[in-house]
Amino acid sequence: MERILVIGSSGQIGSELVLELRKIYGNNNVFATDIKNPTDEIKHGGPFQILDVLDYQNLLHFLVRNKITQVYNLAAVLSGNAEKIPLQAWDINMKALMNTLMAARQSDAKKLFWPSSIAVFGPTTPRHNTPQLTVMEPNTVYGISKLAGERWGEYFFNRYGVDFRSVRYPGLISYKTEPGGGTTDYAVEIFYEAIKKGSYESFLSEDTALPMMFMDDAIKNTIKLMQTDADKLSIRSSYNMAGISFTPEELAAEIKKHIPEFTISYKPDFRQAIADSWPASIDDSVAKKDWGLETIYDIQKMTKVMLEETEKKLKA
Ligand code: AKB
Repeated sequence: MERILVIGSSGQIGSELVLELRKIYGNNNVFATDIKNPTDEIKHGGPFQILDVLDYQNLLHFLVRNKITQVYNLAAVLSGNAEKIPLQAWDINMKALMNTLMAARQSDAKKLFWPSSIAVFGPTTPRHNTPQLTVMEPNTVYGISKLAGERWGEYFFNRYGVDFRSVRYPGLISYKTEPGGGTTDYAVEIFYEAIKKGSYESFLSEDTALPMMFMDDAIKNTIKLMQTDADKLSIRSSYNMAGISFTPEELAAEIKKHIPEFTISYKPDFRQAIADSWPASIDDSVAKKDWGLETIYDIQKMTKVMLEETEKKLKA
């Protein structure tokens, strides 16, 4: 029987992942932890505890005491915020990962999911249809920490048998919990502003194409990767995961189909340079071949659901 720990259960990914995992593995077998309080649904639907992943002894005790077999470690400082506090962000991102790798080695929680990102690529990487294996010279704090993390994950797999699994997430779009401090966050903010104000000022320029994915697709594929037989996985650093690619202008045009009076303006800030260093689209054929990555949301379907659900949420 699997006993699962989700670290970062109050964040954008964690708050949806916990609910999906509880449906599959049973409420009492999925432990949610964070340094912040979660949604009521998570708090009352199964075990939740405040836990700081940076406290190694506590983490290890938690794993042993609760007989945890799998960990999803989602704790991270995202790209935009990391540029404001570079050394702190590096410390937090790396220590959170190293603690879970070490704890996995020292306990029965041998299966570990850790999210990487399209941020591992840099300005010298081929920008279109970026291959799984290619030049990687990230020039952001977040990207450097994600690339270093991938290397450590693979190292712990080869050296200590930790069953490390990872995907390079594109920008994730969801309506349940808002992201914070990322470069792709505009693609969520835009829906809130479209509904509240009928306009949005984008911090990325109109023609900045980035890979994105609707959260349902991201969660389903993350769990799918974790459920795949170990011998099918040829990549133990991190898998490219593509989804859909679009620019702020294309997303605004899609929103306009539902809200004709919607307007967008552009005022690029420091996040423009980050976005310019990332791929515009990604080749995820290796993930498709190894473990059957599949997505169902295109920009039309995603926009419709985002507008409907964000509106319901704002009204409530
Ligand atoms: C960010 O924008 O920092 C994240 C990411 C692409 O990893 N959403």
